[in-house]
Amino acid sequence: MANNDNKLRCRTVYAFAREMYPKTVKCDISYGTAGFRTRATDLEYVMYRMGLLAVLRARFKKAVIGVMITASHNPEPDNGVKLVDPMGEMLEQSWEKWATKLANVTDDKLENVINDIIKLHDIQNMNDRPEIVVGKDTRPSSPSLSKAVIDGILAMGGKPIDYGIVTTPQLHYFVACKNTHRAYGEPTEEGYYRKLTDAFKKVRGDNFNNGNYTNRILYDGANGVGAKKIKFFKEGLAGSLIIDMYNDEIIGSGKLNYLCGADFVKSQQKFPTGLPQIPNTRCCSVDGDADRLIYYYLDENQKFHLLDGDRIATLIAGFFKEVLEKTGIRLNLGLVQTAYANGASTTYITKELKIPVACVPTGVKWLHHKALEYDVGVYFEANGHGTVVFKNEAKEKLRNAFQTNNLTREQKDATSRLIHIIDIINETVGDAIADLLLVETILHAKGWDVRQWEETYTDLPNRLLKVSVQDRTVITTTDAERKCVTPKGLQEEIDNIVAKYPKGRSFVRPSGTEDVIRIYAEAVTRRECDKLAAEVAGKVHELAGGTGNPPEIPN
Ligand code: 16G
Ligand code: MG
Repeated sequence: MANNDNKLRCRTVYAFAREMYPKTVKCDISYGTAGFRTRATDLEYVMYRMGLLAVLRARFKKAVIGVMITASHNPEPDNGVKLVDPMGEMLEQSWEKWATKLANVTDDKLENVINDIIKLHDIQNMNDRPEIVVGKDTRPSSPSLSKAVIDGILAMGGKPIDYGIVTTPQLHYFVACKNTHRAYGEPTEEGYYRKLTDAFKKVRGDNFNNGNYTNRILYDGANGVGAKKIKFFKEGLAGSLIIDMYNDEIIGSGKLNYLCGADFVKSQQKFPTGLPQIPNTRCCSVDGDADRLIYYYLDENQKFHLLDGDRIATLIAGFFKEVLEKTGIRLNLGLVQTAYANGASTTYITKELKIPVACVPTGVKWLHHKALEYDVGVYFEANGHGTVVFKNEAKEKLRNAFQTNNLTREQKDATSRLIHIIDIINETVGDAIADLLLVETILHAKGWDVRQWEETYTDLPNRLLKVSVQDRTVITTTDAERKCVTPKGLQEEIDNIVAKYPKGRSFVRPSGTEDVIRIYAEAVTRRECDKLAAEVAGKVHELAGGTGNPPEIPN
């Protein structure tokens, strides 16, 4: 490290690395869309090093930084880690490459990379002891990996604050609370539950039901942290919303995300196991770290109906537009989607709701960043990850307007409602449980049952497939991933295939979390959509070096 004062620390960092967390894996890993993610058995040294990096980042930003240990919707034997920046955002992109460098360097070069980071960022305050907030999901591997992170923090001279098992969005919230000196909320689990449930109860009032809306929901906890934490919400909600919880198996049952959870329901377009099949009943699933939410129901003929992130986004954006108009306060509202958004949802938002829509590449950091450009920015991925963000000036405008006496009764009611609704939302990142409370608030306000919600527009049939390839980087894309640049000729082939299908749309992109190429297709009928997906997948397999057989359409 840079100077003599740091010699001792340097020795500690190095001794720990060599004795306890030697780099055991030869091949490189990279900090992807959601941090590092791989088999848990390969991650101890990476965790230790991310503990080191978190302290450097905290000293550089002079703020509290978060570290979350989770592999989200991945199978139970996987795990992962991501860093959370001061306002609860994802790690700034320019530091991702440092994370990758630090994770892949050999033990004897660790010190050099640390010195490079310090020098390049001119980090002077190496004796500061910044707080690093650490959280983990329910995976059996999480406790030992968390210990590795904490040892990294200690070795680098930081102060670990261990929140134990929490959802990813809870951890983002704690970081934001600490860095805003509690303006965002109390940095405790208790404070988090209270903030959300108090706001929910205030907006809901004494009439728990309204019109066709009934206040009961079936909830799939994916056998993960979302199941563990919903119990506290149930208490706080005190009957205003009745949540019947399923898929609540204990840690280490091997059932985390297995045949259940938001990712399973969305990608398989199937009802999960573990929930009773009650016709026309609103059901929802969260994923393994509770940052994604998906709704669905079975009709009287047992037909499955999915209400995914696009539906949630349109519901929320439409509602905010209505309420904002009622307040009489001028704030601009926009919606951010990715190429995975169903074409029908985009048409509905732009043509009927008349709300501007932006399209960005996959990954929360892109969506979040873009949404911040609006006074009120709603962002959602079709997979159910999303939230609403408000500019500080927008919040102030609402609060100031409420204080004045210039508003009509209706304007005042709408403004007060909006102010409370902001507190139901976790603005730091998509939060399955906060989103659930928001969706339930809107359905209640509208007096809608799940079918009325679904009637707003009709989804185009769509299909997701994946092709395993030797090297996923052979595919590169542009235009928010809607066009591929390499391998040469592939985009023309896709265009030719798509042209054969009315309202057909298809794009391909390398996954940021798995060694596969993802294929998306939509068309007017299920048959055409499946054919389109299979044809494009075949072409990708041929031109991008697919391994094994091209994928088949699941039943
Ligand atoms: C990660 C992203 C999620 C994205 C998904 C795509 C975050 C926090 N999470 O889970 O937003 O939809 O990756 O996965 O950014 P893929 O690249 O494998 O398709
Ligand atoms: Mg997740």
